[in-house]
Amino acid sequence: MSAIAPTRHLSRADDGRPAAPVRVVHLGVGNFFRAHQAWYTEHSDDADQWGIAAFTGHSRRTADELASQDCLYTLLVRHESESLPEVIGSVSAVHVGSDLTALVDHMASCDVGVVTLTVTEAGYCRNEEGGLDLGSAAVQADVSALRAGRPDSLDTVPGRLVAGLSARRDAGAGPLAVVSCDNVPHNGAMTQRIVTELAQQVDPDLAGWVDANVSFVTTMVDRITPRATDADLADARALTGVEDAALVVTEPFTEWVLAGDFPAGRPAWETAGARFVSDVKPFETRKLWLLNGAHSIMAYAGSIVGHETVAEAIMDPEVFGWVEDWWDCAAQYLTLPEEEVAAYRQALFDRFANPNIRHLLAQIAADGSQKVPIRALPVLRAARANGQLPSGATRFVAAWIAHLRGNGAPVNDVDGAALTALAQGPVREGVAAVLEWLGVDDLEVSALVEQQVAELEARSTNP
Ligand code: CS2
Repeated sequence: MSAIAPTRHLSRADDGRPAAPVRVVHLGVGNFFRAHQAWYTEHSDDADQWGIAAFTGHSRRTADELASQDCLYTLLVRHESESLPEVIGSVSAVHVGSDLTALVDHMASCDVGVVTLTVTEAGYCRNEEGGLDLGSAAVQADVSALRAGRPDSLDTVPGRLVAGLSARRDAGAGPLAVVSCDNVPHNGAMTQRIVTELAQQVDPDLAGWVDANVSFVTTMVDRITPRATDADLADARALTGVEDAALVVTEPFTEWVLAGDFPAGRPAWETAGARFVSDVKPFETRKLWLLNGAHSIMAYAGSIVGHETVAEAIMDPEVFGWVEDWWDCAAQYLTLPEEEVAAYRQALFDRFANPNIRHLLAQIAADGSQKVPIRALPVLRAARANGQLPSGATRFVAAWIAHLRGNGAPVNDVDGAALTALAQGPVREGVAAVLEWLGVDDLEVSALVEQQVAELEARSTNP
């Protein structure tokens, strides 16, 4: 029997660096935040000045795991031929998302100047028009709790943000920047709208204070970060000799483009490679359509024909053909030079094909109700307005509908019950009901989507 090498746990006494003073608050300590914003902060020239107080969504486990290793964690960067571990020390404090006392204390501190968010598309509680979903029970509960003052518990992200901003105003702690890092178009303006609409419901004066004091920064974020597997944990342990329950696995590529003001300062993220621009839109659209759009097509169509990961799906010539069909269509409506789009497509292919990254299609398939409308519909609409019937865009929608009808990756969606009910029955009826939900009223599109759903269902490995 071979001896098992002794392992140890990360601690500031032995690893990384001293914790920096808390000046950034982050909501949503998922893997993505730890591979992206926390990495940029770690690599900024002034990292010793900018510690992050990170809040989970609901998970106590993530908070406990990170707290037990002094908020340090290993980031395992998976290149095609090697994997490089790095200890990240930019998180200085970690709290469970429900810990409102800690949130309010940090946000009311003049030391804190930035709040970043990775709370997923669904976390913003948007309605179909993009405003705050005042009809949702969770939002209503938070409105009542905030109106009553000093709430003990708030469940929604907008609710928690408004509680923090209200405390900041009361403390006279001054202006700050709120930075959404989720894959939603115009994420700065979108967050501003949600927060302002909630503040209006609770206290119109607070809405005025937010307007005068809070800068909502728009960003495009990119780094493929699959959930770590047991094999990843074992690899990291073998490479580092450390038992890290909070391990994060990611790819070498990373990109962050931001636009907006930081009235209370910010880490020198540009020294770590972040780009500050006046308009994020061209970058945002390029990434949302080409990267995220291709991801969704693979997640639905690729899983329907039997693939489990992105790397497997993109190496299947048929699935790659569907992705290219989509890219050809989307590329016509991007306002970027052709060569730049071609280079980006090639780079995406290489990133998707990285055999060392096991990115599950089922992970990407989640919450299609929040993703498909913003990834597929702008291209479909632009093409229709241009007199085209774009098979690459209709197949995107068709693959999602086939998925909602029980094919491929399991449905795991905030609106899953309603959508799977709509999609059931004969193909024609299922397609009509989901297209109506998407606001697509177009006979030619319906006919092509029906045909493509039928084709995909005929190929389904789990009909
Ligand atoms: C993916 C994204 O799960 C998904 O919807 O498309 O998380 C994607 O991996 C990231 O945006 C990459 O930056």
